Amino acid sequence: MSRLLVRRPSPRLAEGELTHLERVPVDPELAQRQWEAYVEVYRSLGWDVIDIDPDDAHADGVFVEDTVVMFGDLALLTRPGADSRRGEIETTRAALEKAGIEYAAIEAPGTLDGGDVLKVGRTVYVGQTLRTNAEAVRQMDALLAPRGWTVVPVEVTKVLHLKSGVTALPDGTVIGYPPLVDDASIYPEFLAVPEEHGTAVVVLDDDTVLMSSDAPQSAQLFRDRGLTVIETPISEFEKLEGCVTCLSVRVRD
Ligand code: CIR
Repeated sequence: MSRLLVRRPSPRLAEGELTHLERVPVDPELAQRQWEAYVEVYRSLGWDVIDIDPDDAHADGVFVEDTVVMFGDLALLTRPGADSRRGEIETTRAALEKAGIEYAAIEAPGTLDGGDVLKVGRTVYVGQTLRTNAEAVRQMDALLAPRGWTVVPVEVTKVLHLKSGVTALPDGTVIGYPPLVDDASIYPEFLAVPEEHGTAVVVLDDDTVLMSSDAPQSAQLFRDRGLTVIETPISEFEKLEGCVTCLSVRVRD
């Protein structure tokens, strides 16, 4: 059974880091309800949900994708680029150990946020951002090239993370909202979406994606391509530069 790693939102969520957006009020109760609904989507599809221990001191702890990335059976524990987030990995590490998931770890001076890692087939695009540096790319290449992955650094200047600007459909087509993409020509197949919040999808299976409910035209575009699209509201997390991918880590069978 596929497993889903999540962490419930901190009561301090509204104090999370902001880089490109202005701070606007966040409703903690709505955030909790949206998070529960997000998790319920996976649970209803048969995913086994693993709760990483709450870590309320870390305002951004709900964005667990930034702390660990899966490469097949191997997890890569990150070293988050923001000082305020570095401590989140300790509870993620404990969850990996408890779940019996093998892991490697990014070492200093490398810094990596999982939101900068986009896997398309065996290609691993790694955003070079304020959070993720060239040393992390070097460590990833050393770890992953022998395992058959090709690591490709990508310049990112317009958004927080690579995956704030682009993700991929089940067939490997990279999707993005052009004003947020530095250079779409590096992707073999690229599809422009018409809305900012339409850039992020989670692939649930070969025919199904999960995305924000705040991008109806993009959802229709994906349906027109034959996909089943599940939409879920994540407005409170979007206010903090989060998206649908970053609220979980998928450990696939
Ligand atoms: C941060 O700035 O780190 C958080 N406020 C948002 C992190 C979103 N993570 C992601 O897109 N992978």
